Amino acid sequence: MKSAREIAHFLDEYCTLLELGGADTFRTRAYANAVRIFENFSGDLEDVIERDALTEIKGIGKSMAALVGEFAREGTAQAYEKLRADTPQGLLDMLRVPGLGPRKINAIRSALGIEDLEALAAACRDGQLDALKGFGKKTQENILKGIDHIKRYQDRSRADVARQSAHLLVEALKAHPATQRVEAAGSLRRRRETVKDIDIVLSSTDPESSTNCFVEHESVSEVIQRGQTKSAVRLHGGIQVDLRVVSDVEFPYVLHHFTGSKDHNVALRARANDMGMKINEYGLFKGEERIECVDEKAFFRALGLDFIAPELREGIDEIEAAASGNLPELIREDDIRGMLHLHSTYSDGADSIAEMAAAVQERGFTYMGMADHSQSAAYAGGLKVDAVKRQWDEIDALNETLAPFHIFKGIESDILSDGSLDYEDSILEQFDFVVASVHSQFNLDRDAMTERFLRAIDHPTTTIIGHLTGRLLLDREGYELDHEAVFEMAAKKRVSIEVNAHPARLDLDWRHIRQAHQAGVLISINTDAHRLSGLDNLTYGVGCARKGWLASQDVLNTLDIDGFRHFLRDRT
Ligand code: DGT
Ligand code: CA
Ligand code: ZN
Repeated sequence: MKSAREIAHFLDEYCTLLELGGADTFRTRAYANAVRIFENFSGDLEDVIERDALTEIKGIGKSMAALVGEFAREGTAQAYEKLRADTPQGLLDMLRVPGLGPRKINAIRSALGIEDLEALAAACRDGQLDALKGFGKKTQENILKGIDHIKRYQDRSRADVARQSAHLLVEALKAHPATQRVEAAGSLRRRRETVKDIDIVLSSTDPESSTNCFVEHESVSEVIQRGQTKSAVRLHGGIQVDLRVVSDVEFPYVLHHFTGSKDHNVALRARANDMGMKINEYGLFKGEERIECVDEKAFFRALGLDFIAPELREGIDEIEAAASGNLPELIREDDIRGMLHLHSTYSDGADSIAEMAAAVQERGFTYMGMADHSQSAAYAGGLKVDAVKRQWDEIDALNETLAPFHIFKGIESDILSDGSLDYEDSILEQFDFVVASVHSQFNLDRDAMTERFLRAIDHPTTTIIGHLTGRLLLDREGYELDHEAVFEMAAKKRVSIEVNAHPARLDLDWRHIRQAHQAGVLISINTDAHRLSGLDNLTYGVGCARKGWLASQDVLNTLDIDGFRHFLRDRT
């Protein structure tokens, strides 16, 4: 059964398709209203749908109820599928350009006959949109930028999306009786932030039947290739999955090969050659003889190396480190003791502090830190001073009942464009900790942006810098910064830099985490959860930290509650 939020999203898409098809506002308004109704719906929706009583909701008519009911139960609706099939794909692509909604697209289409991104880009380059109302030079430049951006990212998926898809397939294959070993390899296993495709490696006593299990899985929309050892499918979400089926003896070598990275493989092959051995896709050989390795650990051992975690296999210097016993003992999810940087209904979060606290506690953490948005963040319901004080009182009361679990009082203070923080110092000083983040004026140049951060870090109340570069994966590049200068100042001022665990951010990037750590910066891994389910993103943050070579002691919120208290006290 679909949730109210999913229904709202569905109706929103439906409404957009109607608008693209030229439906009049009178018709589309009903859908726009319904979107709002379901966005704000708070009752027992499942019950309402089961009783066929959607029309009891004010503003929901009979046909709307039928559409919603069908979607909620079936996962889609015939009217929607038809509408979608009737809409040219090119128009749907155009919708992805920032700033282009259905009305503007219709205007462009009826004036110039443009129905896809190629034609739109050409028209913008020639200034053909000049003649249309509301499309100046600047707008056309922005459209071109948007198209460029879509082209650059269209063949990759976010790690969380790929991971969820891979998980379903791997679990189904695991449950199959012929399966011996199965694992998702490739960039997904290396915990890259985005992936091109999913690579699965499987050993089986019955390759034929295992392959059937794969290509017939319900998440598969198209079989691209089907062979004895190699198959490929496309999933409903669009992502491609490659499957390799091998014998169980071959499994460790093949798993290693398809885990990559390519650079890591090349470097490891060179090492094997130097040692008088040879690696190929299917084994490690001395002359004609295969060196037996029961698992990857044995494979690395045969090459004189400690086990290299998949996250580290990027062909940087992990092989040298493994040869000299210098790999870090990587942080694990259960090393994390506290959840910092959480939002609640006080600002733009969906759940109350008490609800967040219960969920954090239930997940086994011993403390948490609230950090709602600050007063300037009007877009996110930032807290005025009186709301801050009410929140402090509420936290005090909760702490009485929840002890020894503890809620620390924090704030996510906007870093204003000149690098100052968002309240008077007299208020800032009363928080247990302050996360300082940039949420506006992203377009400063590199020097100005660096200065802005240096000043924020220098502020005596700043504890953590949130999502440093502001990037949104597959969506928005981070701003330019002098990372080295920022890390140096953070280390000096003992300000922690966040790895934001939201799978759209994973910011600090893993490539910079190592650099920050080497500069002496303490990292914190924060979910930035805006609702209970956001807490589950921790795993992506930890994956990113592991990719940045971090051990437990390199991360602020692996401290136990006393350790964290000491950390806060020692800084002031
Ligand atoms: P991506 O682009 O997100 O799919 O990244 P990967 O690393 O998953 O790349 P993919 O799927 O093209 O290949 C999976 C692994 O197979 C790759 O990490 C290493 C291995 N591999 C692919 N091509 C080569 C190659 O030309 N030489 C070597 N040594 N290994 C390769
Ligand atoms: Ca891949
Ligand atoms: Zn936040």
